[in-house]
Amino acid sequence: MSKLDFTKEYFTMKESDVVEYAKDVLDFFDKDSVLTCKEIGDGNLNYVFRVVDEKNEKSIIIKQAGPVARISDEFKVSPDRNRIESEILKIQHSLAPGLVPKVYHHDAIMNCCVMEDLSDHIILRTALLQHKKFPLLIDHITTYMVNTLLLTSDVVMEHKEKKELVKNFINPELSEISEDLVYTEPFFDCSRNDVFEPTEKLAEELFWNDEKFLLETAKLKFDFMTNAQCLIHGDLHSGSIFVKENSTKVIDPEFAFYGPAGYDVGNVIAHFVFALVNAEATMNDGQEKEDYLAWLKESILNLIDIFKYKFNKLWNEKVSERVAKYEGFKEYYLDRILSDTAAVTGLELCRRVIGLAHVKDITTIQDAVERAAAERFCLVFGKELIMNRDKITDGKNYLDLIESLKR
Ligand code: SR1
Ligand code: MG
Repeated sequence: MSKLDFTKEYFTMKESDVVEYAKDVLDFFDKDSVLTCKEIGDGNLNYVFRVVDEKNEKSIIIKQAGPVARISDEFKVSPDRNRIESEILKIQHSLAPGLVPKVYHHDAIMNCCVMEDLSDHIILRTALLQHKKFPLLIDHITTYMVNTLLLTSDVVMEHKEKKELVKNFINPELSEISEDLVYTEPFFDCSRNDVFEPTEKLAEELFWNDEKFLLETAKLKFDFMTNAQCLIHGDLHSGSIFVKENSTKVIDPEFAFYGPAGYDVGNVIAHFVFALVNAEATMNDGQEKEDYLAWLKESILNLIDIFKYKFNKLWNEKVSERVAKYEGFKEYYLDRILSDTAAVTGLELCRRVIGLAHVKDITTIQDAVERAAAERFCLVFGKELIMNRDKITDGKNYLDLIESLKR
């Protein structure tokens, strides 16, 4: 059998290649290990391999970036995103200990990174669709966001050091995907959109023909492109979060760059709303449904209010920039984040319904009438959040709006 060379030229690996890679390149498994490998990725971009030593169950994850996205080869994305991801994971691991997987190795030729296996956790989206509750999730995720966002901002960091990070994590190709898929394409009749037939007319009515609304999306897009506020995850949906009873790990920060903090917070909220509309549409009426809907709503409320509480606390402890200590500046700064948060929650709700990349929370609703109602809710709620973003500043504002828009 010819031996593969992993040191000269990049190629995309098959499962058997990954076994060879783990044996040849990594110093992780025992000499007499019996390795098996399975590709387990279900994301839109990369290949995720789980390698196990059958002798002792020792395992790792090897994630390789391909030259094009899995969802469509229209997206040619540089495999260097894997470097960005590995470096960010290390930074976030130190800023939010226990909430980010450990990275053992990054390979700049094979464009892969080797990290802690989290197979005892499950993807949050899957768990929410199985109506599971996690008592510590909101505490964990708010700590992750406040630490990674505030501690990488100019408010806390030495400014030249922060600018070095901005430079290092310029991420043009993946940022362009978000600029197109989140801020642009859903809001005109773009050929790449994938709209459920009963929703088409509504998209046209609510968005494509409303110039006042379109202007707001333009302002938000330019803010996303130019506001280098802090090092954001950039794709913090429920598929980027692993959970088990008392543990939360945030993965997949390959879209990371210096952008507006509210982009991360808004993403998390939007995907709780998707779980809510799924539960509303698919669960049988009764106590279990009532309890689950109540838990999801409480989670949305706490996400915002606990985020605000922890942000204020960490600001008071860590702020180093002189002018940021001036009376009223903290409130001004946090208000902007909250306005961005509301807007991004709205944009994410709309783009996952109208755009190219969908979420299972919606697409697995089998009953077409229920699915159309769920989509309508997301679009109407999304538009309200975008248009009224400056007035939506706490958890109760979100829940009141949800109640007022209920069928
Ligand atoms: C071409 S990638 C489509 C979507 O998948 C990623 O997870 C991001 O959310 C992106 O918008
Ligand atoms: Mg991802």
